[in-house]
Amino acid sequence: MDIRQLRDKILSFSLEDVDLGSQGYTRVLLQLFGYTGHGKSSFINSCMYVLEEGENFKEHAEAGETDHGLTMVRNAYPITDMITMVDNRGCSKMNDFERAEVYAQLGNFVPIGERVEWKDNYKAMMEALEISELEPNFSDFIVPIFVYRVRKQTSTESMQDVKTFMENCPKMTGIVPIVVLTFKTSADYLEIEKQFRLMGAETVIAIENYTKMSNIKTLGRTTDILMVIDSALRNVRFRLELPRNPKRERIERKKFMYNYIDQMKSHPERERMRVQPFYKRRERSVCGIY
Ligand SMILES: Nc1nc2c(ncn2[C@@H]2O[C@H](COP(=O)(O)OP(=O)(O)OP(=O)(O)O)[C@@H](O)[C@H]2O)c(=O)[nH]1
Ligand SMILES: [Mg+2]
Repeated sequence: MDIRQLRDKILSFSLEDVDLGSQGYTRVLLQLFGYTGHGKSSFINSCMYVLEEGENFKEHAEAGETDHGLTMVRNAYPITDMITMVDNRGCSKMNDFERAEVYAQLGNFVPIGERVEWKDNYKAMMEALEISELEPNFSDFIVPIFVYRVRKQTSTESMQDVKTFMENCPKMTGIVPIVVLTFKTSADYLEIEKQFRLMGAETVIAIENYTKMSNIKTLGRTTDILMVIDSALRNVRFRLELPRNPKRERIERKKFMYNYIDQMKSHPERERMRVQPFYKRRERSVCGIY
């Protein structure tokens, strides 16, 4: 498929075109996660740029290097009528509450357009979950995308946290996160790709983001970025081949959150958390560290 066909396929994607129809979903939400400064906002700009004709690069999502993270508000960027990208707040180091907040964003329990504050107590966490019932969203089909830069790793970033996130995402969304390795030409991305594959990543795509400083469209860069969106849509089509119930799936995501927070309370000093899928809980403990 040439690049024009690939772009047209993405632009014309409709949830109604799947065999069983949209089943109550109205849009695909490509949810970006990753540590601060790894290129999430730049990836949104890159996606919008490659879907447009011409070479008029615009910075829709503000991007830049900061110490504590630039993106604080969970903003949404529609890239087609059916597909919206969400720039979730990045983490620098993760404590239990930050981890829980990441899952709250993933589960769509944090309103779009709202500043994401890392909560520091269980009560606030539970209250935020309850408030999400005011406008419950169950019609977004969530696809997790993990953005990771190959160039440097800081001491606060933990591959164990990344691995746990990779494992928990399919329990919440049915999809293994698509891994986007940014700064492709700055280091040995094949080595990092291997690490992610060993963690169970199914799709790993290394890219060089288009930025304010570097935005001459090339075939390779553009193709890599389009491939990420295409992979996400292939996951959506695959999941929608089976009957789905969006409301029930939201309830399952919420149960995951309750379970996660409950485990945090029961094991405040434990290092890592592994939450079992809901259907396995009767036979096994909910927390892998028992
Ligand atoms: N060379 C190069 N620079 C990149 C790439 N991706 C991002 N950058 C630069 O890296 C810096 C951080 O990128 P952002 O997109 O702001 O990162 P972020 O993940 O959104 O960061 P937070 O909002 O702080 O969580 C910016 O100066 C970008 O221009 C890339 O693939 N290659
Ligand atoms: Mg950002």
